[in-house]
Amino acid sequence: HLLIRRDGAVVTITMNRPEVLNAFNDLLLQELTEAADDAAHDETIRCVVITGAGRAFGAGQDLASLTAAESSAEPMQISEHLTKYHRLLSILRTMPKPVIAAIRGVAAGISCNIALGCDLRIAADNARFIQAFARIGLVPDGGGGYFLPRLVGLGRALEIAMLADEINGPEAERIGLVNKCVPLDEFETATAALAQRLAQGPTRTYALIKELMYSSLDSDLQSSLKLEGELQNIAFTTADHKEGVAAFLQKRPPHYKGS
Ligand code: LHQ
Repeated sequence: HLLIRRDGAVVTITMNRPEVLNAFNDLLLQELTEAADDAAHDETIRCVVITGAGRAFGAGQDLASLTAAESSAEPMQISEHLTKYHRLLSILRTMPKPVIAAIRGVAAGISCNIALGCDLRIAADNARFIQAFARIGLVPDGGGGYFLPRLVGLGRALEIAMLADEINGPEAERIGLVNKCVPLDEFETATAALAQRLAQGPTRTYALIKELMYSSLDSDLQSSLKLEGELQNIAFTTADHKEGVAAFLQKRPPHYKGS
């Protein structure tokens, strides 16, 4: 259920069940997790894009397969099922390179929250973000309870989670749910440009930046300043740092190798 495309140092992973708006069944989730894990370990990949085929990013958990599991002889524990999504989220978070979610059309339920678990989000202006959970009597899962208040603030997070109203692309950009919203006809070009730009950046430093920023969400100032020093010690010894300084002094653009 996946399409995987390489363009230089960028890999684009496309969820491909367009007939159900890329809703997650077990196979799609498993394939996406494996593809993300492979991308994390492949040093020739310096930026990862996750997107959806057809008119949607994703419609969340496949509700048909969920109903089938509920009515089977051994009803499933949802928390057990969720740990599979948690593994994916943890791979995205620890991946030592930038991960972009590129959202066109619907991003509902846990698909929306997988997008929130990526480092950056670019949306088409036809994007529809729906925290669909409360509509069917569920709480936001897939990291929604963690990422939503951190991205848009507690007040808005509660409103979005309880009312479960659709948020369109421009509004999502305005409230900080996505980094950028672009017209639909520019979506693919803009996504590719952003991904290529990041893929040509100082990749090891980007990994350290992820570490610094994500850690800060759960730490105090003193801890963050301490970590900053430790990470800067590492960044300071990278070839890309030396190249960046040399390029500045020579008044030329830098050529980063990611090391
Ligand atoms: C779908 C789905 C879908 C199956 C559209 N499943 N077929 C819960 C429990 C366990 C663990 C993991 O996490 C979760 C959390 C969740 O993710 S719960 C939230 C699940 N998602 C939803 O509640 C959204 C359900 N879908 C919708 O409300 C609508 O489809 C939206 C608003 C997303 C899109 O509406 P439309 O643009 O009008 O499209 P549509 O409804 O016509 O959908 C197109 C097709 O896709 C349709 O099939 P059909 O055979 O009629 O063409 C839908 O049945 C199918 N589809 N979402 N989640």
